[in-house]
Amino acid sequence: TKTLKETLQDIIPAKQEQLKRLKAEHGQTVVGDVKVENIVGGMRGLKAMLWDASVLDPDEGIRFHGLTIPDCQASLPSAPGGKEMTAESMLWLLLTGQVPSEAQTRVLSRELAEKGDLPPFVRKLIDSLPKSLHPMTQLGIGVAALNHDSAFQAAYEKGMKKTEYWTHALDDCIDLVAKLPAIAARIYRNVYHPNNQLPAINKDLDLVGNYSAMLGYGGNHNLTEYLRLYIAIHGDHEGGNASAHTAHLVGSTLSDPYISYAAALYALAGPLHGLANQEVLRWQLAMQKEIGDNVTYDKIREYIWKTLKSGQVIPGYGHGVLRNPDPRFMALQQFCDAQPELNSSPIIQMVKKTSEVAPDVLKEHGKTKNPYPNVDATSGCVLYHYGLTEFKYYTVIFGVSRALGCVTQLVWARALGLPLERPKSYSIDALQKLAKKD
Ligand code: FCX
Repeated sequence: TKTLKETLQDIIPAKQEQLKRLKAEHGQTVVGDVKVENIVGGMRGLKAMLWDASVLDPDEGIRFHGLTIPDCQASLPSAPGGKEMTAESMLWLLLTGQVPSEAQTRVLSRELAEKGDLPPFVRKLIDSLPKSLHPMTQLGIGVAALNHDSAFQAAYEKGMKKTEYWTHALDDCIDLVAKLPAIAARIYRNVYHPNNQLPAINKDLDLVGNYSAMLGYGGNHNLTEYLRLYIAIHGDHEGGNASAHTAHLVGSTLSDPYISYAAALYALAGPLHGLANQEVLRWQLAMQKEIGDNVTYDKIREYIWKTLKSGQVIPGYGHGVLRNPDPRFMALQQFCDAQPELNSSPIIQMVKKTSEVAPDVLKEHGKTKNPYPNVDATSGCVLYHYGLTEFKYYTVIFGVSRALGCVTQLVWARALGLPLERPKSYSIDALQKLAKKD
């Protein structure tokens, strides 16, 4: 069985050739128009990025190298004793476009576990941060500090050839994915459970198995399985989402993978993106407090209107690209449906009921182009049910996951020799002049 690096070594030359020919033969092919509304509207709808690992269809949702979430659930290897796909099998799929064998996944799990310990100075750095500093800020600091030992940066300083970029980028990327759980769990321990001991990384466990154990939930098989599913399906959401786009942009300057991903984490930390994860729970708990125990559809509807009328968005609803319920939302809901204990949980019930009435309210409100739930609408409530109630931490789990897609692109961007990203900008006056000519 081939390792991940050997598998990539086999497939990279053909892709390089394909891109070279595409540039040479079809470089002038027109893909679409650029309208003023694209430029002033956050580039929504503009087809302007290269991204191979996943495609987001507005109606159907995400596919990872052509595979839907149910396809991935059926084909990607799970952890021993588990049923859900592992983070490393998703990483393998994203990086290579191939479904790994169970043996290949195990070898990768072991490699990640062996590289998972943090350098002492990073541990000290994280421990020195104030508990009141948002966990996402802490995560970015820890990740950025790993660039102290970047193989890519060291090789660049020595003067490596362009053809060698990707191997050093891959080494950093694997090391980054390996160390993320230890950083993320350390932040959780420091902020919320300062008296807990962090267990040593178990070399026989998968990445998320170890993450769950370090969070203190290793004994909770269901939560560990939920985290595996959560982390696999949040891994990539094509190229234009704010976190993936940030990693890609920063990486294009040849910043090493650690600082490129640290930048991406700060994009993820915004409430319109990954922070919606925490905001949903905050909002649902405030709703619960106001409504009390007798949760009816009418009362939920009223609460949603109240939020909208106060000028706030309904967290967990709407999307820049999707125009239907998010299949990631559906996969997490199915996880709940399969377990009677989860289905009867008050918070999970409330989230489900909210998702049944919110789309109609948002349609009547008439602003959002997509009135349906996105993944953030439900992802936190299962964590909350299992006792991981510190919702300010939720985006950190998203941050452990989103690395899978971002590192994939960092490796491929270097393998394909993609250039510095540098779009052209226009001023309002210049656009107005252009419009007058029309
Ligand atoms: N509640 C209320 N209003 C909403 C809304 C929501 N959930 N979603 C969109 N709108 C409003 C927008 O604020 C905008 O209003 P404006 O014209 O006054 O500026 C209008 O509807 C049109 O926006 P639309 O084109 O549909 O959406 P965008 O592509 O601009 O924005 C996001 C997409 C996701 C940012 C938006 O739907 C939103 O704010 N949702 C709530 C936050 C959230 O759940 N984010 C997570 C998204 C995702 F899954 C992730 O990144 O993790």
